[in-house]
Amino acid sequence: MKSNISIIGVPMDLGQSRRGVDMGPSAMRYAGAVERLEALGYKLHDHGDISITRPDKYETGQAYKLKNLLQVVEANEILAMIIDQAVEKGNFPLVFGGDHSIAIGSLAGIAKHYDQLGVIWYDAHGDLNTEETSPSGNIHGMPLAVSLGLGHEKLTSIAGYTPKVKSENIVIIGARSLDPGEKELIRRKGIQVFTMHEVDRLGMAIVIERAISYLKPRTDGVHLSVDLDGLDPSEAPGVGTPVIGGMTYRESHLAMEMLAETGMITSAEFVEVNPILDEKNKTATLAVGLMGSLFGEKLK
Ligand code: B3U
Ligand code: MN
Ligand code: MN
Repeated sequence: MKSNISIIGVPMDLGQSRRGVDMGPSAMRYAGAVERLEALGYKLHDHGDISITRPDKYETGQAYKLKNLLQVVEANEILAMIIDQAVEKGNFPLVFGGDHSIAIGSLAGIAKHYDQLGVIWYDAHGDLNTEETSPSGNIHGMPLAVSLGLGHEKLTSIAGYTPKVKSENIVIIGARSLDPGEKELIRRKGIQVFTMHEVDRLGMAIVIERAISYLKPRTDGVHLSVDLDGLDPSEAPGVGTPVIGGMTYRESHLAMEMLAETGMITSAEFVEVNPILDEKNKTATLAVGLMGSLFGEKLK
C-alpha cells in the first residue's frame, strides 16, 4: 500500500431519492477514519468535502429517468479532477460517499492512470443499469454501467474519455438484488459475479482468493468500491436500500484483510452510509473498521 492517502469526501445524495447519505463523509470522519489510518503510520491528506450544488427542486418521482443529472455530473467532474491530481502525486485515493453515483467520478479520475484497471464491487446490487433498464431512475444504480461506457453521454463522458473500465476487469461480490437488464448485461459481457449464493457456498475466503487470482494477472491496479449495503442490514442498518441476506461483519473484515495482504488495492471508496437511517453511527463505525482492515491493521 502507498504511504500517502488522499481523503476526499463527497457529501452528495442526489443519485437516489432518500435524503441523508450526503452526511456520510461527516459520519465516517466522526467515527475516527483519519485518526485510525494515521495510527497505522500513513500520512493523510484530507481534501475535505467537495461542494455540491443543490437542485432548486429535488427530482425524486418515478417520472425522472436520470434524477438530478446535471448536479450528479458536476459533482463527478470535480471529484474526477481531484482524484486525478491525487493519483498523479502518487497518493492512494480514499473517497467517502455519498451515494454510489460518485464511483463514476472516482473511476474517471483513476482509470486514466492505468492500462488495465481492475474493479472490485462489494455491493448488494450490480449498479449496472442504464436509463433504459433502471427501475428507479436513480443514478446510484448505474455507475458500473457508466464506467463501462454504457448510458447517458453526459455521464459516460465525464473527465473527457470513455470507457473507464473493461468488463473483463470487474469482479462483483455480494450481489443479491439484480434487475433483469443487469442480469442480461452480466451474461452478455461475461462479468465475474460472486453472488450471495457463491459467498454462502464457497465461503468468503475462497471467493476472495478467486477474485484475487482472477484480477492479479490481468490488471495493473485495482479500485475497491465498498457499498455498505453489501453487508447485512442487521450489521449495517444505516443505508438507503437495505437488502436482507448480506455479507457479515466477519466476512467483510476477512475480505478486507485478505485484500490488504495482497497489496493490490490502489484506490478505494466507502459509500451509501446514511446517518439518518443509522443506529448510533453503527454503519459509519463499521465502515471505518473495514478501512482499518483494508489498510493492514492486522499486519501492523
Ligand atoms: N437496482 C435498483 C436498486 C438499487 C441499485 N443500487 C441501489 N439500489 N442502492 C436501481 O434502482 O437501479
Ligand atoms: Mn451500489
Ligand atoms: Mn447497493
